[in-house]
Amino acid sequence: MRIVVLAGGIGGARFLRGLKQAVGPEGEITVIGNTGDDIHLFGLKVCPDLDTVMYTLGGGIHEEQGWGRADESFSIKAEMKEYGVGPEWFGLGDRDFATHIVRTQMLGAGYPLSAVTEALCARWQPGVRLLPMSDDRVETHVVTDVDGERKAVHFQEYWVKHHALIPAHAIVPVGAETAKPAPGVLEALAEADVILFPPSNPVVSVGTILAVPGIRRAVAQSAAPVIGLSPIIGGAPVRGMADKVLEAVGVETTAAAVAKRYGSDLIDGWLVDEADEASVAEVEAAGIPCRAVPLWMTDVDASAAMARAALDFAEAVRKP
Ligand code: FO1
Repeated sequence: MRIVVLAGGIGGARFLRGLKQAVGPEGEITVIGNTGDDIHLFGLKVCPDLDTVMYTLGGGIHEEQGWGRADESFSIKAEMKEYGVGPEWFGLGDRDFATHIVRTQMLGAGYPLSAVTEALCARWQPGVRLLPMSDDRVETHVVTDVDGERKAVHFQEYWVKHHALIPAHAIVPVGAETAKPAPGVLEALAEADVILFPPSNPVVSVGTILAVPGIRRAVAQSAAPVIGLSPIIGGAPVRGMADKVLEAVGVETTAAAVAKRYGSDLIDGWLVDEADEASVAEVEAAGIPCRAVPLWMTDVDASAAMARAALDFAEAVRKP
């Protein structure tokens, strides 16, 4: 079974671990990864969401954080501080630096990000095909107020330095309008048996992937059923600060509002947590079949159960 997943960082990666367990070796999983979170630091290109998927599925992730490497040290970071070279607020570890050095070296040699990602995955063997959404540079910026003036800051600065506590008036995936889907992305969507939107951030993760021209249409036109899993449970984001960016785009922080944000032209089914059972009717009234199942990814088995629920739902809504 060919499954395509549009994934962001931590929530997406944890879901993928369950999906792999649920489908077993006969599942062919292609992940279209968000690159809008990418940031250039110290002359290096850092791809947080691609690395979170690669490390999580490859066994190198710092489990509690959901990003960066396990057993990390920060000697380089400390030396950079001694030189007075910032930013200090983004915690890059020594092991993680190797990934960014190899990536930047290959990019400098002319390899596209998709080829670089494939090369990095040769080491990690994540057990899925990981494609960046685009080989072109796209970086999400947040329009906010700093010292009384409106300006755009890089998403990571908003997210990590300011903990999303500064106002977000708009979320802008800079470069998306001229970006092209990476090689293999449109083909994977066209050939998919099922397309899944995991509980990733609907604005800055899945939303950014859909902002690359051609991808949203490819999903909407695919013969494959598209099933989404709500990242919001009981009116609050499962993790992260999705509610802050939802506000910025005028979407209420509810499971139903996110489903409607995607729209019935894009998704064929929406899974909400049992705590949001009451919203099933509202989602269905918007023309989107909806089911309430446990959506807390407490461990791999729970994530696998969610994945199975999504795949079962896909069969139930599959158009003959
Ligand atoms: N998130 C933090 O909250 N603090 C950090 O210092 C931090 C460093 C970091 C380094 C590499 C990397 O790949 C991710 C990192 N993240 C950090 C997480 C990152 O902001 C998020 O993973 C995504 O961008 C949002 O999904």
